[in-house]
Amino acid sequence: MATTREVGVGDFVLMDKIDLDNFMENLQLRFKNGLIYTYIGEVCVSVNPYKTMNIYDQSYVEKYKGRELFENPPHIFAIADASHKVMKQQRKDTCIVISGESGSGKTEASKIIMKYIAAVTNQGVLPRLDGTDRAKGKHEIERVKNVLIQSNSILEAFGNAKTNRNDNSSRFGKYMDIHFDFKGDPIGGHISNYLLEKSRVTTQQAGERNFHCFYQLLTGANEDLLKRLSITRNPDQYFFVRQGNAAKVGTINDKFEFRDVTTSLNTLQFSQADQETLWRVIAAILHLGNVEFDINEEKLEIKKSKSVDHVADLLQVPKRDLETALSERVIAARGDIMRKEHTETEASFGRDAFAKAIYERLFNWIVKKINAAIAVDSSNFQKNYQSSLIGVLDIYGFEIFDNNSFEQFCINYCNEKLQQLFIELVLKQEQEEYNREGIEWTNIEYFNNQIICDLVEAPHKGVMAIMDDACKMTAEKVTDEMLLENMDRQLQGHKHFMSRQTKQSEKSLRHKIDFRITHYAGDVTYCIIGFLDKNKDTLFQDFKRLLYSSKDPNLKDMWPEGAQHITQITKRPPTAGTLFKTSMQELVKTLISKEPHYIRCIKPNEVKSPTNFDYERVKHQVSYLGLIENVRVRRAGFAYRQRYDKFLKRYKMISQFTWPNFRNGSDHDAVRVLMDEKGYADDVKYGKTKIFIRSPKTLFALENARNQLLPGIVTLIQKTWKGYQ
Ligand code: AOV
Ligand code: MG
Repeated sequence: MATTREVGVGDFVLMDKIDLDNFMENLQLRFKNGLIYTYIGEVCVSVNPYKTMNIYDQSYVEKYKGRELFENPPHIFAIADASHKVMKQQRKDTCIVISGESGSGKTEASKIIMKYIAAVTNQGVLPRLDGTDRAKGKHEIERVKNVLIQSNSILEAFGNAKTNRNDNSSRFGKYMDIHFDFKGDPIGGHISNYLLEKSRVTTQQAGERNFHCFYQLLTGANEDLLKRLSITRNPDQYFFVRQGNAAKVGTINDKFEFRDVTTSLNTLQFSQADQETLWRVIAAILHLGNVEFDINEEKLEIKKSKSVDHVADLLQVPKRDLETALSERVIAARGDIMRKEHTETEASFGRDAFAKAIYERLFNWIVKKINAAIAVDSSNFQKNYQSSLIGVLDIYGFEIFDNNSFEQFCINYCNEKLQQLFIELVLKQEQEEYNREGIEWTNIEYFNNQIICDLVEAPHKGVMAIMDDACKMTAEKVTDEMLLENMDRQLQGHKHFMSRQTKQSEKSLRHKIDFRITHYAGDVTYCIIGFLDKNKDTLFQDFKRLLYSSKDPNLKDMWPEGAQHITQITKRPPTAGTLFKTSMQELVKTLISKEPHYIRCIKPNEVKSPTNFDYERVKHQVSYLGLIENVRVRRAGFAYRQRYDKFLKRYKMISQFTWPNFRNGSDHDAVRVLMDEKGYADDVKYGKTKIFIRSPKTLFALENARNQLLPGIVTLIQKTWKGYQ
């Protein structure tokens, strides 16, 4: 058996001295020993191993199933189990919040959790389908599990891409609810997706790729499909997939993935026609990227008309209408309808907006179809159905690139919100409760990032609001530069905002182009160019009507607003920033309403190495995630608490002084007598209304004692403390 000295402690709370150096030493020691998980109480810190670990097979599932956290070495399975247990035994909704920067292992963690849940539910041999409800129910649960797991490969194909930080980077946020019946078996689910980074469809930085699906199609499709889509295998032929010059990625086998995605599409009951739509849209985008414009004798001309032919065929729209939509727009002004020819710039802008929009709609359509396949079928489960669920959140991590734009701004804001949630629930409310209950408490200081959340989202004076104001001003005259000037004026003096205007000595910022936000996780310099367009997210109406006219019913369904007459469309839709902000605020509300479990992911190095522990990089993450503060609050604090009356009701039977009734004082007195008798006095503190217990082991012992007096009663030991609060 290895000693603590050799492999470190499994819970940071058990460290001799709590400071950053000791934390780092422990984390590094464990990483070097292949131990990637360590607890802070019930929070699981996970370091990306960058290699396949043999710690997720059936023997591990058995080891962690139904056990308490402290019974086994730290593992993500234990967190998944804890979440499932609380949900199942107490009918409480729970959620697992996975956070960490780009490439730290969030998506892998979420998949491991899903697989664990699948492995511990609906157990035993599947009965024969004999027409009974029971057999039908068990098969349906198996189907749901399959769909939940296989939906991943589809969503990753269309929503993930190679970035310079992660070969399989999530470019959308994902929150998945899994619904369970009273036995704790999954009966359905729902996926919410957040802002897809659609600019990637038309532009990629050097070293990056478009979404995986493009390369999967080009390498994986058979000759027949390629021919039907009028494409060739060579990605260099298509502007929209070759800009990053990184079509081949060592860690990715596109051909294999294409097969996998096709299998998953079949499992999820995407019909042949649905799959045709899917690949036709992808091919149409490839061709669209090759469409170019020119001005000839002051008239806009479409070059590469062969590409336009293909796009029209693939989208099943009339070629002439497509050409018109690409070269001019219809404007309704005071009841009059006019046509206005595009300039070359407008035409290119329109083409790109068109490509991005059809991709985004396609992605949303895929999510909708997946949701239909996993929707809870109440007819099957009416008897058993009782709404309780586990939510699993896997978002895009905090990221800094050479070039940071609107998308990074939104992604990093999303990470601020999650950090705020963690602070609120783990650091702030804990301490507030101790103060409220009069428990002796030395306050633990932490950095509260609310100020940065406000900088982005505050009504009227946050960056989002300033952007929206600029978008509302009459059209083309407002430029990105003017937007930045406005921000300078309104945010001058803010501790977390800086531009060349607000700090002239800051030579690294380009005048009238860059601004910098000091995020919780570090400084990010954003380039303002493109912010306004991306926030407005304009797509000329002509394209909407064009797609609505498609002979492909799937495509037509994706564009219902195309049915509207030009004069009906007057209202300006909400901006992309506002939509995102609102969806984030709703997400936080959803998470706060559930019992949270946390996985805090850490990226060990920038070079994807399984052996390299980049001390400074890790130290930075440990600091900004607030992990030291988390250990301090946890160590000084109490794992569990419970109101005196409830506590007494449950445990009074184990003490001769309190059974059947305590006559010498209040519930508070009774609890104290009981705990003194049992020898737990050192592990507890007495608050105004609640007893606070430091160690989970004490509860375990209390439960044990209780159970011994209750022969024949279903074992309750496995219940977690929180149920008794
Ligand atoms: P992310 O989700 O946190 O980044 P991923 O989960 O995609 O990060 O992890 C990045 C890569 O690290 C994976 O593709 C694996 O190669 C490796 N990896 C992560 N966790 C494990 C694990 N438990 N075992 C083995 N390999 C692992 V981002 O979506 O970019 O924010 O936006
Ligand atoms: Mg991810």
